[in-house]
This record gives sequence, structure tokens and C-alpha cells, in this order.
Amino acid sequence: MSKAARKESRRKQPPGARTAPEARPAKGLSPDKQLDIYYYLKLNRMVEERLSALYRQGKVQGGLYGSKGQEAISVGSAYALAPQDVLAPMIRNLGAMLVRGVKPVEFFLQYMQKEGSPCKGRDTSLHFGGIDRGFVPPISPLGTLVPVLTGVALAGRMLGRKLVAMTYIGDGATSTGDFHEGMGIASVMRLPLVVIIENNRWAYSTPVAAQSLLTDLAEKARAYGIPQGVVDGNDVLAVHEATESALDLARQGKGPVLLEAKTMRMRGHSEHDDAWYVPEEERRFWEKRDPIALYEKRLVDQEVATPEELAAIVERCTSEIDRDLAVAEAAPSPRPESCIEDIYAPLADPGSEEAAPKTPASARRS
Ligand SMILES: Cc1ncc(C[n+]2csc(CCOP(=O)(O)OP(=O)(O)O)c2C)c(N)n1
Repeated sequence: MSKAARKESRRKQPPGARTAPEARPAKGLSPDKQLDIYYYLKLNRMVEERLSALYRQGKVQGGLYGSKGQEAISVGSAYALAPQDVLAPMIRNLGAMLVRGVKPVEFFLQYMQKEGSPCKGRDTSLHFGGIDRGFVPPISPLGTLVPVLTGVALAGRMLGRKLVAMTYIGDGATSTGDFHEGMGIASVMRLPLVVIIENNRWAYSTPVAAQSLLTDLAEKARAYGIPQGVVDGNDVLAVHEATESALDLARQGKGPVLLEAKTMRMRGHSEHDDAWYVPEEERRFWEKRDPIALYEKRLVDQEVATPEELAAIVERCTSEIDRDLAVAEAAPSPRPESCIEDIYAPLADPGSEEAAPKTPASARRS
């Protein structure tokens, strides 16, 4: 490798990558928990692979936005949350939803728009949640979840709950007005909010350098006087540790916190994008840093598990996915008439006071 190529390759490394992830021991996580994290990483990738196959068979309705290469961010961060915390995943955070208890069958039903899907067949993608389950559903307008989660953090404070609101944002989305408006109000109110920037180097086909002159997007925190951090997004345990620290700061009233996880999206922006714009050299560089392969090596090198034990976890993922997919494939489509359900409030009993038409005050006066 020439001197210039070596320099270029160093420049492309995320800061955390300077310490090989497999060399550091896991801090405070029992072997069982480390294997649990492996299960979620694998389940994340395997569910998405299955959804990709369904997409190619024409069975998925709408777009499909995968997270290959970024799974460590979703799993490592969600694994650090406390039960009372509220999470707003984004389209590439299926892994975070798995960690918080969403089952593969829900994703299959949802993407195939079957009856019994979380959105009753009326929406696609990961656009589902429920505050009772600790989720704010993802939405498509970029950056908008930041002010929404600022509101969740404020509501938590007003209700006297020790919750932290957490969400993810892409590198591109940190250029939106909503992101800055949300961070602005959350900072002056010291609200318990953690925002994780998933810097995957490309906002669809726009490279990060065409959006910002900053080397670290976490530097945007300086504008708000709030804590910030940068972590290797392909090192699941580093992400977990960094998120735990961010959540602690937020819980102590020092939030919001802006955490940047450096990574690479190893597929197109969505299933219909072949990512032709990513230079071959860059793709090859990141292929060697696959977050799941790095973690497998670490687990084996540190004798947390044998390759056979890891294979048994993969086997468990396969059987869960096979079982859940069979359930979703067999599920019927929603009844056509159900599309007008949940729109109007049920009719009150005719003649009851509730059913009497409400006369506007102006009409009563005349
Ligand atoms: C407010 C807004 N502007 C534009 C878009 C169209 N759009 C959808 S995805 C995307 C790029 C997103 O880039 P990034 O935030 O980096 O996330 P990535 O897809 O790279 O994970 C754009 C511009 C949108 N959804 N919302």
C-alpha cells in the first residue's frame, strides 16, 4: 500500500476502530448477556435477509430499508435502555425493536400487509409502535422525531417518571431544521433525551462531506452546550457502553446527549437502490469490518463461546424465523371493509344527551 493510500485508509477509520474491538474485554456484561446480544444481532440480520427475499418475490408491499452493517448500533444501544425508557426507532432500527420485545412475526405480517399486522394492513415498513410498548413509531420526514422525543422527555418529567427518550437520526437528517429545533429546546430545558447519529457516510447517494465540513457530526452538540460522544458503530459493546453513559448523563439531568456512531450502510438506501455511487474501495474497506463477524471473532477469541455454541444460536434464529414466517404467510389479507374502521368514534345511543347535536355558541346567540 502506498503512503497516500495508507493515509487515506486511516482517515476512513472510525475513531473507535483504532483499538481492535476483539482486543477489549466486555465491561460489566455477563457471558449470557454477551450471547444474548449476539442472538439479537443475528436475528436482526436474518429477519432482514428473509424480508429481502420476500421483497424479491413481490410479497412485500412498499419499500424495504435494511440495516446491513449497522446492526451493532440498534442492538448495542437498545440493550442499554431501562424498561421505563421510550424509544423512537428509525427505518434502519429493526434490531432495536427486537431487543425491546417485537417478534419477527410482527415484521412479517406488517411488511406483507396481512390481517393481524400491527398497522392492521394499512401501513408498511417499521411504521408501528405504541407508547404502551415503549415505542414512538418511526415516521418518514427526516429529523422530525427529535422534537417529538423532546416532547416525550418533557412529558416524562411532568409526570415524574425517570424515563429517558432516545431516538436515532441519519447523517443527512442532522441537516434538517427539525433536528436543530428539537435539540435547541431540549438543551435549554435539560431534558433527558439521547439522540444517536447513525453516520453511515451516505444520505441516500449524498456523501457526508457534501452536507457538513465537520469530521465528527457529534460536534453539532457544541451549538447547544450539551454532552457529546463519538463511538465505533461497528463495535456492539462499544455502542452499548457509550449509550449507557449517555443514558446516565440524561438521567442525571445533564441531557440531552448527542452520540455519533460511525458506520457504513452495506446495502442501498432501500431495496430498490443498488448503491452504484459507493466507490468499490470504500465498500471493500467496510466489508472487513462487518459488525457481526467482528463480534463472533471476539466471542470466540475471549472464550465466551465456541463456534458450535454460536452456530446453535443461529439455528435458534432460523427456527424462530421459519415458524413466524409460516404464520405470516398463512395469515389472510385484511377485510376490505376494515379500511374504514378506527376512523370515526362509535355512534352514541340515539336520544342520549351525548348524541344531541352540539350547537355552536354563535348559532345559539342569533
Ligand atoms: C424532511 C425530509 N426531507 C427529505 C426526505 C427524503 N429523503 C428520504 S431518505 C433521505 C436521505 C436520508 O439520509 P440519512 O438521514 O443520512 O439516512 P440514511 O438513509 O443514510 O440511513 C432523504 C433526503 C425526507 N424523507 N424528509
